[in-house]
Amino acid sequence: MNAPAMQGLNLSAPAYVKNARLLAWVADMAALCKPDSIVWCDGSKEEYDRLCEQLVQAGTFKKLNPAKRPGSFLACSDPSDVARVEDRTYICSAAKEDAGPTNNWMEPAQMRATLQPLFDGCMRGRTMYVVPFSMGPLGSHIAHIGVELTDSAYVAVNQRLMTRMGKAVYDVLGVDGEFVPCMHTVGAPLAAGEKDQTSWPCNPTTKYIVHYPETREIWSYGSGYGGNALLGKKCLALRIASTMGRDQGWLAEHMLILGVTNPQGKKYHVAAAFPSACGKTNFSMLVPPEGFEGWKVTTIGDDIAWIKPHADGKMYAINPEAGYFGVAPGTNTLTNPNCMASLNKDVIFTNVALTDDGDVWWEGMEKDQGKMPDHLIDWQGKDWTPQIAKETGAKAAHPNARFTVAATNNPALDAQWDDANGVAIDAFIFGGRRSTTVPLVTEARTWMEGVYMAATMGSETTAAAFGAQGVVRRDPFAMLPFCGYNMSDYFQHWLDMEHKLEESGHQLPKIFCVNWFRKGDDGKFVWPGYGDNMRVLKWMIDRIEGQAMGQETMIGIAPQYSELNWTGLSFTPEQFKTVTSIDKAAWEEEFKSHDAHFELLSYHMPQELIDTKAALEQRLAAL
Ligand code: SAT
Ligand code: MN
Repeated sequence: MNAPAMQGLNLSAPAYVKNARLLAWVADMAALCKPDSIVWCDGSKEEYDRLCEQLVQAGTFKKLNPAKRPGSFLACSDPSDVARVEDRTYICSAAKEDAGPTNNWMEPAQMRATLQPLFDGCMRGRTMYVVPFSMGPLGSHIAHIGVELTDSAYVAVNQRLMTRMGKAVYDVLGVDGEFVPCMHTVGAPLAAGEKDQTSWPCNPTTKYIVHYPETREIWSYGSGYGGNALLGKKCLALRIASTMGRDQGWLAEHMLILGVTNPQGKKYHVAAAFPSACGKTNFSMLVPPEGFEGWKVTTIGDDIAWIKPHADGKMYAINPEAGYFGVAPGTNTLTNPNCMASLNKDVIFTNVALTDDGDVWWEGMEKDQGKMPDHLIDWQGKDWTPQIAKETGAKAAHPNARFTVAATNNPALDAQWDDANGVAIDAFIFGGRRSTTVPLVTEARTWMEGVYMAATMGSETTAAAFGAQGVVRRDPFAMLPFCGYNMSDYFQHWLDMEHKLEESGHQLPKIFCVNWFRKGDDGKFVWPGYGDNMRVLKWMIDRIEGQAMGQETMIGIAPQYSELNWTGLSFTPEQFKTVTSIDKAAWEEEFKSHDAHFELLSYHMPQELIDTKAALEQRLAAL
């Protein structure tokens, strides 16, 4: 079973690795990438500790003060490698139309020819880690296995927190089980005897994040950061999985999953899609405010949902991940106390600031601490003081700074988070970041209208995405950077779900559209957000239970002021109007912008969506 040694490289796998395709693939990739050595990760605590210690020695990790932040580390990346690189991300399907107009595309053969010389010898002077992982509970019929080959120990330890990683995966894989091969290199080979000059090796000029949907492969070159490098996340669980879902009749979505239990003990499950850095983690860990005594919100996932229609006519969702890779800046005990509690120990922080007593800091923490720290080392290793920040505008933490932490650290973790069958979804929520136009909450009158609302969702850009801040970009289903195939075919796939589920006679999940981000004339957010989003969530449950009438609007059913529980919050009917009003002129512009969006997506655009738009425009004209 064990392959012969190759040019002094020991290829022998542990005896428990029995999958023939995997063994052959590792041998092939070792021959291509030419690492100095291979480490087969077993996912043990000993291995994790050893790799973390190695990262400390290499200067990639700084061990944080164990009295303040036990078991935790800080990594600071190269300033050129701080976020996903959407302009370097490719869907290489055989036909360009299958990637669609929202994805970068190159012919597979041409891409392979481009990557071949880059990967040839790319791991020279480095170790190749074999990282086996399960997306979803081990052995669940909804789960899928991936194996990542990477020359980054940082990736290996992050994957242990983010996925079910290790030896047990090989038992599920067996001799002939399926896995998604995930190739990753930082793209910085070392010459014989050469040592790293940097603690964050990456390729500053050449980056490729490549997906071959037909053969279900991922090849990532040149970046060590986040979704570019932790290939189970956006690459496998969204881009590749969305194509699996299209072929097999299920959904891979950029959605958090939460449980909400009422004082009588009845539990509901909600899956909600928001673009990156729009508060998915906060919403998934929401703490109900005053006025909601006895209510409980529990987290199943904070970023990705895999959803399968079941024979009972319900849609069941799992979180394929096992950890959170969340945005640190802005997080504090006021915005997300459960998240802050999750970060007390065993965390990998990336690109936050270091305090003088060996702890971490990011913008937003001053709200907990009552003041700015006097001195920090910022994410780029430079001195930071409030004075310097005032003069230069320098941020102590990068705006896209992240924490990596196991889900089991979360005090609000749902008891069913690891349930192999998933949880039955009662409602879908779609939300963008819009300072105008889109109301606080509306319920789609039909599945079709819900799909329309999700398909035309827009968001003002944030730090996780490239481009200017504050510009509205259409981000259908919050999947723009993550859909592994043609977006219009994806809309059709969502429309088809209705017919698939209808046959069962069971009621479909309701679809709601929200916008927490409307601003007043003073440019400030009007809706308090965070825990107060519970007020909207409760209204949704009342709608599910038939206990709130709501009122018809042009764009769906909206709450009446009196239908929200206002206990503990002073929010006037005028303020309510500011976040719920429908401005005719703004919506005329909005529909024009939907036109442009549909124009771009015209290939395979479902006619039903075009008809829905016409019907909505008629309603608007009648206002
Ligand atoms: O870097 S990630 O892709 O994991 C996070 C995000 O941008 O949503
Ligand atoms: Mn995300």
